[in-house]
Amino acid sequence: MGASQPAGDVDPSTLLPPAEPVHLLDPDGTYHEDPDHPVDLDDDQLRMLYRHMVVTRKVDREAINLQRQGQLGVYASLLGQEAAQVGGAFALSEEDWVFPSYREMGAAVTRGVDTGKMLHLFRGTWLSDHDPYEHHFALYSIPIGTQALHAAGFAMGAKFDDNPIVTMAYFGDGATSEGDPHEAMTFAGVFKAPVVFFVQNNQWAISVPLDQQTAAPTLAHKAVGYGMPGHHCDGNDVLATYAVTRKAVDRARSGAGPALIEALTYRMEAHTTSDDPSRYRTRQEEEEAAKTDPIVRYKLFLEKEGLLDADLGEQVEAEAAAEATRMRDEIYEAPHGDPMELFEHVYVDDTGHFERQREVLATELAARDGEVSA
Ligand SMILES: Cc1ncc(C[n+]2csc(CCOP(=O)(O)OP(=O)(O)O)c2C)c(N)n1
Ligand SMILES: [Mg+2]
Repeated sequence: MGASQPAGDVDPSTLLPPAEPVHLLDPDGTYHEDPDHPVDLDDDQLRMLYRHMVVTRKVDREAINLQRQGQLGVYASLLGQEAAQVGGAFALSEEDWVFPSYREMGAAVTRGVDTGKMLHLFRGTWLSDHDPYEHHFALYSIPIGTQALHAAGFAMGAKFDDNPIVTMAYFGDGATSEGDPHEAMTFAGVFKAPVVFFVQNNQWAISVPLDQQTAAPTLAHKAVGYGMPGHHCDGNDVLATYAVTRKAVDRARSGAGPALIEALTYRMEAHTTSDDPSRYRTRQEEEEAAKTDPIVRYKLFLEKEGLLDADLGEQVEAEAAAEATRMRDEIYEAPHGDPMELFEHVYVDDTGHFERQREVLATELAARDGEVSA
């Protein structure tokens, strides 16, 4: 046996991402056709992308408000990432499955998942209150990158069953330096699992900037090491995100295996409502990023194409406001959890240490209740 046999039979140059990220819409809404990335959507579907982004932004803002009012313990905003999430999810069929991180309200809206039910996780009462099987949308994963393994495993199971679905794992730039996505992508590459790994590169992993996360030329280049194509697109351009994802999804469905997509975007809000980004990034950087707002650009495009007028714009805004109200009502009506439940599902047999913590919390709660009623 030769000592230097290559492991793969693929020409690496076919896996490389393009020199420039795929970009179809300019910030002023001008559309550039790209034969390699066709946008096969009719007018209603083009309007639907806008609707999903506007609803997403509205419910995202409302969720922040709910946290400020004490209705949620914490919330992770996706402000600025609407095009990445909506464009990606829109490229899937109904039967396909999404495996989200904790920031994927835009993907949830696109799949038709009940946004109010999603928020139960952030209220600390339940993992989520939605049925994952209804819209093929898995539970949020808080541990970074674990959902990449779920997506790869689920895709492999579907392949064994001859079920022609594709799974999509959303994760962040920071997650790409964790072990779980690495293992998931290695496995998916070897076994040609029908999974699309969708990285939203929002430039930050809490306070860690991208340049401290990787020395790779781009995150999309990592795909070559896994033997899968790497795609690189402007994640604030919903048409580019859609077209690139569509290509990866179609290929995966055809049996050719997984892909890695890097969508370049920006987390315009804090990491979560518990974070203060002024400690690690400048106001100037945030102002620059705001100029690439994905919704502004897409609205200009629709107006140029004659697909959106003032009436329709107002109708979409009203629909978004109604959805935010419905979500708020669901959370207002939801019970507050019993903090003591924290201890219920951790160990089969309590450790002594754990028992002491339980007593401390019980004492604190009793004191608090005493203060409230006094
Ligand atoms: C396994 C694990 N390690 C650390 C954390 C703490 N943590 C929460 S979010 C985060 C940063 C993730 O950044 P990125 O993957 O870029 O996703 P983003 O939050 O930017 O969407 C970290 C380290 C965690 N939740 N899980
Ligand atoms: Mg990030």
